[in-house]
Amino acid sequence: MNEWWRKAVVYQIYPKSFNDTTGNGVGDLRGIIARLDYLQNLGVDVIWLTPIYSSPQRDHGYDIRDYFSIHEEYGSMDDFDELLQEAHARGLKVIMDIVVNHTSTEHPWFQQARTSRDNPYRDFYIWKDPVDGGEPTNWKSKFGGSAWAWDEETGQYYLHLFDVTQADLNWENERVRHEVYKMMRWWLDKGIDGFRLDVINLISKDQRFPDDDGSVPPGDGRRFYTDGPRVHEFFREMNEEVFSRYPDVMTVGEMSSTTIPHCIRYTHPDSRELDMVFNFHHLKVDYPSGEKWALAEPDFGALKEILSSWQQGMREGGGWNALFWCNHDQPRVVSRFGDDGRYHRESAKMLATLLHLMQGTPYLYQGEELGMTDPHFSSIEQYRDVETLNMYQILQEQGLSEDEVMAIIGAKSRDNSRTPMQWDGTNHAGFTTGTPWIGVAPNYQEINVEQALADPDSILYHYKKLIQLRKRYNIITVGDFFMEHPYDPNVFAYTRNTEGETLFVVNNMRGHEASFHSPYVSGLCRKRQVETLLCNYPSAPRPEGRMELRPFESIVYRLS
Ligand code: TEU
Repeated sequence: MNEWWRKAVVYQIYPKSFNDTTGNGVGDLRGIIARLDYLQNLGVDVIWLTPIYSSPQRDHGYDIRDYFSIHEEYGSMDDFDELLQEAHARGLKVIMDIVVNHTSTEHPWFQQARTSRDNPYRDFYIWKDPVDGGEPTNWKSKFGGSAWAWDEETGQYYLHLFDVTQADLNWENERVRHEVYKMMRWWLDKGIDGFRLDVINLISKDQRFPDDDGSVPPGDGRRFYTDGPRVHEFFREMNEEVFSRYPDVMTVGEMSSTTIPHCIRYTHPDSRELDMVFNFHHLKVDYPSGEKWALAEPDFGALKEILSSWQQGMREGGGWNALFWCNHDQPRVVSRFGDDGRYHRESAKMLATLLHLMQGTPYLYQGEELGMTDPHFSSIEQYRDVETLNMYQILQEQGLSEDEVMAIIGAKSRDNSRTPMQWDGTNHAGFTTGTPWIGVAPNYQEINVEQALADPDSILYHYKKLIQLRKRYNIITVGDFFMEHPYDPNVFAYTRNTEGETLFVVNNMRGHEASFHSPYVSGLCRKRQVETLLCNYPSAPRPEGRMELRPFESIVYRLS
């Protein structure tokens, strides 16, 4: 298999919010075609499209009704074919987001399954009789409430780990698996370059379906379906039936609540499962005692420890990381871990450098290259995300005030990253000539592509330089990783090393000055040539001896 993706940079597009060419307020495929030159100029190698299949849009495409057709608001299959052709003509690969842990309850399979207990499609899904007159287990949906929905017509519950309209597929059923593999091959035969596999480590459920006794936090049942009993068997079968037949394919699995050992096994070349994985542990350092829907300052000590342990663990085990701060489910990283205000630009560049100089394949989420921020919506009417709207009800039922609920939603909602791409300073940021399906962030006149392209010191050009560094210096792809001063509360510094070459990456994660001294680097400086490859301030201090770092200062040195 060709491992081109180890050196690639991926750009994630949320089509609904990327670029609207029809004026209906929703982004579309022709809008992406119109912006391919922009993406090619940025220097990325791969475009990841979040789901564009026919869908009721209850979960904005992650509830698929037909895997073989394009959602009508996004355009036609001809538009997709043109997008693929135009991307390839520019040297851009295209990977599709595939959701096969569940389908929409409007999918024909489910529509058939729910008609009767002996319908041939019944066991495409997971149906259980009531237990003691209620839900079969005490498992919780990740969008709030029970993970089971009652079906009056057939007198059973069906499992939905996400929204009630997203019914979990029964992967124990070989017919399900082979329908999925057939569909994947259909898309690969069209010429796509790979898949992002949605919550793919949830597909194998413990067939005993036990209650969660709460002995292992969070006690919501996830331990009975996360990295489940047959998950590696299913991935190997998927690889054998699909991926192995397309030598240049790239696969990235979204892994919910997973572990380093599992991810080594998922991505080690000898496993013949996937190429790389997303894990989310570093994006839970502002979840007080693991609870997403509560407020807390980010624990930067934990962030350092998690990122370095995944760097070292995956390298030692022969696995491969997907590197990311943002996606369509996460708040904007500059609002979350950086600064929306005075040090907006410096902090956005620091976060970019910190991530892109690590080992793994970096993912850039649309607008991240501009330093797009959370929109700070003031009213629940401005939100569109099903998880957010569910939690608005649940948090109020827990007795929180409207202000407390809105403060939590303002920080945690997935809609924070789903506001329209900010192309220019005209109405609706140039995203649409109509009314956008969701509000534009109020700072679009200061933060947009047109402004960034005109400013040589913009965040966009910093990302472009990071991408160029990855292409130029192989050490970024193959070098080892060592954290410097793991317990320093302010500075995240590390080295990447190969024989005779070292990169020293030093990042002040705070909005205040911080001093730092690395005896290891100081020693190297005495015998190596020192050059500054990148800095987010006009000039960088020398790396030997004690360094006085400015707020959010971030520097990459090469010692060779
Ligand atoms: O996300 C799964 C996931 O990890 C997050 O949605 C998380 O579980 C949720 O925010 C609760 O904290 C994938 C997709 O990225 C997401 O957009 C879909 O909504 C979800 O799966 C279901 O398909």
